[in-house]
Amino acid sequence: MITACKEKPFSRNARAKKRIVMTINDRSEVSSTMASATRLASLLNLLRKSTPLVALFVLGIAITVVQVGCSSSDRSPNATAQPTVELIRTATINTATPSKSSQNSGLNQGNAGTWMPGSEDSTDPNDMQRVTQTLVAPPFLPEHEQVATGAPKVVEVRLEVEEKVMEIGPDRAEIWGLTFNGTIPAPMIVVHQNDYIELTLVNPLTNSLQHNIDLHAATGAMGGGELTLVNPGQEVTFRFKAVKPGVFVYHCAPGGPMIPFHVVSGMNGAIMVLPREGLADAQGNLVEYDMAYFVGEQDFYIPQDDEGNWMSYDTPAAGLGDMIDVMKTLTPTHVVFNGAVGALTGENALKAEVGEKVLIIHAQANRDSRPHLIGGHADLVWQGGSFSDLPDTNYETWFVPGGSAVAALYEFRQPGVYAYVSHNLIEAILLGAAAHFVIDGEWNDNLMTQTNAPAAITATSSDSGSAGSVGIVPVDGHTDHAHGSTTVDSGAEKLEITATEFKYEAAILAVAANDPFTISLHNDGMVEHDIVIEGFEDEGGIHAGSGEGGEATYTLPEPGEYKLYCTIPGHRDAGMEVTLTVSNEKS
Ligand SMILES: [Cu+2]
Repeated sequence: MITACKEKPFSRNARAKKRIVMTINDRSEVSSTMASATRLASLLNLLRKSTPLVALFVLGIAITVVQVGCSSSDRSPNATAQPTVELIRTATINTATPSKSSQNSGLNQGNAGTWMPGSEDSTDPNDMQRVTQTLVAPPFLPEHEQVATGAPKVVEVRLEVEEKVMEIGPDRAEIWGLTFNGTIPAPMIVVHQNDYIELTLVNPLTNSLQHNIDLHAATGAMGGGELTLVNPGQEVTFRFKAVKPGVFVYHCAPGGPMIPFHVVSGMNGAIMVLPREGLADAQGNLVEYDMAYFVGEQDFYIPQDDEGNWMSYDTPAAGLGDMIDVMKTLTPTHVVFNGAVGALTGENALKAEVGEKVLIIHAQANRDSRPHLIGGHADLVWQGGSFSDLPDTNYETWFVPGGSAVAALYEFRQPGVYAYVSHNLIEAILLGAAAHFVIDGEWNDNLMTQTNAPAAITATSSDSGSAGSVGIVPVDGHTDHAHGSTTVDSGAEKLEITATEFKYEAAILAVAANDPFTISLHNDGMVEHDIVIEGFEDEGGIHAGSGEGGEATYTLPEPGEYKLYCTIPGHRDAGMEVTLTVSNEKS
């Protein structure tokens, strides 16, 4: 039995600022020695591939790291770490000065839900209850408890690598998705602090590439990457302890340029390590969520041919060179949520009800992001994804540093369709980084209401007569004016028009004079659009928010060509205009 170092009162959390002295037993010392030896073996392996100078440098660092388990003042005289001696024999570098990290050795167990350096204990996972976690496709999370019951467990999870062609955006933009379990992002794993994760990584023979997994929640060089490298036809199991509570990215990292290539081909996911006593709000009290969603943001770099068409390839490796050229521009062709443009909009929108607390875990394995809920906020944000710290409150936009996941919680107060975007709006609107929350419930006028509907700045009657021969009857709530000169003809010809940024899509638009026709507008875009008939704007148009639609019925008495356009400033100039041909009346 030896006395470990005194813990320097270093804490990421005001709740946990206390000095703790603990001891480690002989078995821990042995296992720590073995771990050091394993690290050394890994480093030596690395050195074989390095030049002598680099090797000497790396080895010097290795010695420093291994030697400074405890600062000498804190250590009992007979507790010299043995691997250090071994190391010194293999190099001539003097490493007598202990580094600062020596102060982080030793053991402590802070308040549950906190982490402090060296808080590892020596519990034997072989004595623990084992459970299997069935992973599910994002945006959903596997079944889990928010507050842990019982002692820490060994949680078995299985990730199977699947290489497959996936459509990621309009105009047949596709990629050889490199995936864990077939989805981009990969599934969320959920455990509690001090649980062990026993992860089996399977690389079926049907794949073409080597893969592994680096989990930011794991402790140990390469985050598991070195222990999990598998060729097609192999599987591997490794175990790590979830020491720190928070949300963390995991990703494939098979070495060299393959690391960013695999990550931007979709091979990343997240793990949530909940404090055993659940999440705490800004006052440190338990806060529980009603729903939780995993939004995995992905930047893609899809090569294009000379005509601007998206390239496709027979194998992942065939596109590697082209993609790396695009990657090196640092300009993604797509920035999307959950694997494809529109993967979390329309029918796939995230759902909740007014009054529900929604936990949003937003991960970005490669690039910074700035989530924003249009019309809502983050009541709580765990900066950097750490649950060791109390959350910040009431953010308009929060930050996700590349290579991390961040959790935010919001209680929805109003119903409606909310866009959840990366507030680099170019990425949100033009590249795809947008999702929808569809919230059910009752609107609260006290929080927001329109006190005066849009109207002309100069007060004039819209019944001035010039357009009196055009009739419009609104069919749903998206049209504003109602002039009753034409009745709805249920047999009216229907003109289907789809709006996106910044164009309308429709078949050839043609009707006969004096025949009622219905324009049906559907907005597939990320921002609101409308449509009116030029010259007859006062008669009203059809307005549709993102993901919505509307209809109105018109009659035009005069043959000719009419322009239909979007009145939202700038949209017509950007291309939102189509022509409607009105022919002579049917005989
Ligand atoms: Cu991989």
